[in-house]
Amino acid sequence: MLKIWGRANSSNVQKVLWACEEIGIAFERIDAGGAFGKTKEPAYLAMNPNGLVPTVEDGKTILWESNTILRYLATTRGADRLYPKDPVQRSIVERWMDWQLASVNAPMAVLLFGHYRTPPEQRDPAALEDARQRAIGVWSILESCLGETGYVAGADFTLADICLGMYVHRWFSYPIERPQTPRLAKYYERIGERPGCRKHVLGPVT
Ligand SMILES: N[C@@H](CCC(=O)N[C@@H](CS)C(=O)NCC(=O)O)C(=O)O
Repeated sequence: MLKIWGRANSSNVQKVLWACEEIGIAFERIDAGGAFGKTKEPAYLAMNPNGLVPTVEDGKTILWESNTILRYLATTRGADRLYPKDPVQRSIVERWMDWQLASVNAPMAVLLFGHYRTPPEQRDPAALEDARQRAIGVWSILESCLGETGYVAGADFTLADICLGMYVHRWFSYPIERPQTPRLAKYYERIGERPGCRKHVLGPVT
């Protein structure tokens, strides 16, 4: 059975759990990272030299980097609807996955660590405001690219929706002021109907 190493409140672990639900992959999850530790032990570092979660074991194959794991799972399990074979359609899915890593991660991480993992008296209001503005910038881009009824890469739900949907939940959960983004709000409702999202992503952010 697929083994997933990583605490359930990690954004990158949640992407993998959600993908497993979408594809119908049975898995065992082992708590690691954060308060659970383990990730700096030699046995874990031998699997994932970054000492981060998630790490996935598929038989003898070891995987890390959550977006790579999503592509691997979709490809090995024939989930073409999540990761289309057509090169043009695939490039649209992949550009949004890359955009999540390149543009969304950084401001969203500053907001997460600032608001949830730093005592109020130690927070840096200027850094938090800068991150909020940068996050507004990226979510405004998605707002302008989303259709009325579809998903990030078009009419069908794909891996790009797992990568970005997890962050959309966080964006609407963070205790901050947000501009009106009606398409993004509808999109959040739409992905929230999916069992994998409900089960693994929609809980409280911690
Ligand atoms: N780019 C990596 C980032 C992995 C990462 O930063 N994981 C975080 C959790 S979201 C982590 O391991 N933090 C330290 C810990 O949990 O101990 C991925 O997408 O898998």
